[in-house]
Formats: sequence, structure tokens, C-alpha cells
Amino acid sequence: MLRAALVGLPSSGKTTLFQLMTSIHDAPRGKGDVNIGISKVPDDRLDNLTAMYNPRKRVPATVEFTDIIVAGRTGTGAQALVDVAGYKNADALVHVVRAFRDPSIPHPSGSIDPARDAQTMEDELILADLGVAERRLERIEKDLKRGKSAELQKERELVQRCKDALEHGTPLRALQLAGDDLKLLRGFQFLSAKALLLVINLDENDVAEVGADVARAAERTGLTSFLAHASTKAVALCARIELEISQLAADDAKAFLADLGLTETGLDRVIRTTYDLLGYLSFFTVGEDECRAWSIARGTSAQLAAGEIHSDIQRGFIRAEVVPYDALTTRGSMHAAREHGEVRLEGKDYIVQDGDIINFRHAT
Ligand SMILES: Nc1nc2c(ncn2[C@@H]2O[C@H](COP(=O)(O)OP(=O)(O)O)[C@@H](O)[C@H]2O)c(=O)[nH]1
Ligand SMILES: [Mg+2]
Repeated sequence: MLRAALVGLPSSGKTTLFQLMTSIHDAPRGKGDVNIGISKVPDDRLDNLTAMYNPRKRVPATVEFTDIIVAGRTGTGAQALVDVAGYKNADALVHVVRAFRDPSIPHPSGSIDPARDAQTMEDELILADLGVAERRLERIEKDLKRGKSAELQKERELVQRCKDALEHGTPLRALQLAGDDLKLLRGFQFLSAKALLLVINLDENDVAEVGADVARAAERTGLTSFLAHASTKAVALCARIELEISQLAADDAKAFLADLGLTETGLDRVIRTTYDLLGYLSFFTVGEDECRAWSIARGTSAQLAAGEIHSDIQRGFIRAEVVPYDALTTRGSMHAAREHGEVRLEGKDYIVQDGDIINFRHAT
């Protein structure tokens, strides 16, 4: 399950978004200092497969969102991020930046300046990470004095590289670490290493002009250069308008969106972009019982993908019967796809592709 945590200044629109995305329309509830909710990943392909199979159950992929409810805290909450366990485990941070002007809602810094707010959060993430890196380096130096090991030296080199980047104001996500480095780093839970999605919370009056065009939204809100150097993506929406849309019947909502030049709600864009940002893809299992989307990281093998469904299927893996989504829908049925030789048998090392429809053959 993918985990994303909402961050941002007070009154930027986090809780409004959270309630919309997780369909919790009551007052925030939750134990401790966070609320946790589940969002369904929108996917036309699952809708079309469901229409084809007419199953008893349709199960979409999901993303878990966390909203912070620490009362009376000022600032961006980066310190809270360090303290709150639910945030440490997040795969991605979703930073809600206020661009709506509404003078009836005071801004904690007294003025509307999305670029300033985005950079403030970035600085806090970097500062928190710098503290972690420095403490870790001290520890490593001490251990090295007692006895050198190749592993420890490698770690020192990596943490030093992180510290240098942070001191230059570079978030760790910009280092694009991979392989062993990434694994090593994961243990530290560096905040600036997490994938970051900027949600530009537009003013009601700007939505019609901006639509879903992120470049235009960035230009309009002064975020263009921030987005260029922060190694991140953005989604533009207006939480107030999203709230109105969510209260309409499906047909009216569609018409409302079309009026704004949109084909998809901002919420769907947030969920989908989070999923993309983390490099996740979906494969599907289909049948009369259930059509279901499963999320896995890009580059996952067929045998590991089977483990998403059940450890028994992973253990007893024999072959994966695979048909790409486009082939199945073009042929119109599994039977026709099979007759045209488009259902392949793949072994355990096959790398699962986005949109694969898979039937795992396994020993029981
Ligand atoms: N005008 C306007 N108000 C908004 C928008 N998004 C949120 N708000 C309002 O701003 C206030 C703070 O929002 P909230 O979601 O609680 O912010 P949080 O402190 O970041 O969780 C609430 O009164 C919201 O109704 C928006 O897009 N436009
Ligand atoms: Mg809130």
C-alpha cells in the first residue's frame, strides 16, 4: 500500500483536501495526532475490464493519505513530521500550497506568496535532514575509530554526500540515488528524500483560466523556478471548487468540469500523480468473481508480483499467463486474444508491465 502524507502551512487547505480524497465529510477524527484515510486510484482500464467481465466485485488500487491534526502548531510542521510516526513511514509528501486569496482566511505569514511557502517547507525538510545526517556522521566517526570496516566507510561517504547536498540547499530527492545507496538511506527516513508532490491550491477566480495546466498554474503563482529545481511535480486545483463538485450528482459534476475545461477532478489528478511519482504501475486480475487492480513498483518480477496477491501463489509460482490490456480490449475477449496468440506464458523473472492482465498458475 502506498502512503502519502499531507503537509503545509496552517489553513492552506490540507484537511479540506483530505476529507475530499478520503470521502470523510465529518469533522476530523482519529487517534493521536493524525487522521488516516484511503483513496481509490482512478483507472479507466479497471472500469472497462469490469464492463467486460461483469464481476461481483471491483477492487481498485489504493493510496493511504495521512493528515496531521496537531492543534495549535504554527509553521509548516516539518518538526511535527519528524515526531509523528505516521509521517516517517510515508512514501510521498503532498505539500498543499495556498494560492487562494480569500481575505476572510488569515495566512500565518500575513500575505499570499506560494513560492515563499513552498521554499519554507523545503528549507525545513532540509534542515531536519541535516540534523539527522550530522548525528549519523558523528556516530560513524566514533565507530570508525574503534575499527574500520568497508561497509562503515561506504556509509560515511554516502552520508557525507547527503550532508554536502543539504548544506547547498539541495533536497535529497534531487540526488536520484539508486540501488544499495537507496537501501542504506531508507533506514534514516530522510524527509527531503521522499517523493514530493506540490498541490497548488488555486483561487476560485483562477480555475477557469488555469484548468489542469500545471505550467500555467506555476507561472500564475510564481512557482515556476521552484518546481524546476526541487525535482518534483505539481497538480493545480481549487479545494473549494472540488468540494462543490463532490456534492453534485455524477452527470452534473461532469458538466461542471467540462465548463471549466477539465476532464478529471483535481483529486483524481492528485491521486494519479502521487502514484506516478512513486514509480508505481498497475497490473490486473480478472474474472467473474472479481476484477482487481494491484499496485507494484516498476521493475517487479512476475513471481514477486504474485506475492502481492498471496504468499502461497508466490511460493508455488509456475507460470504467469499475461495479456496486455490493449490486446485484450482490442480483441474484445480473453478467448479471442488467446486465438490470436496474444496471451503469453511468462516465467518467474518476467518484469511485469503497466496494464498487464495476469493469471498466475501455481502449485498448491
Ligand atoms: N476560498 C477558499 N478557501 C479555502 C480553499 N481551500 C481551503 N479553504 C478554506 O481555508 C480554511 C482552512 O482550510 P483547511 O483545509 O482546514 O486547512 P489546513 O489547516 O491546511 O488543514 C477553511 O476554512 C477552508 O474552507 C480554497 O480553495 N478557497
Ligand atoms: Mg488541517
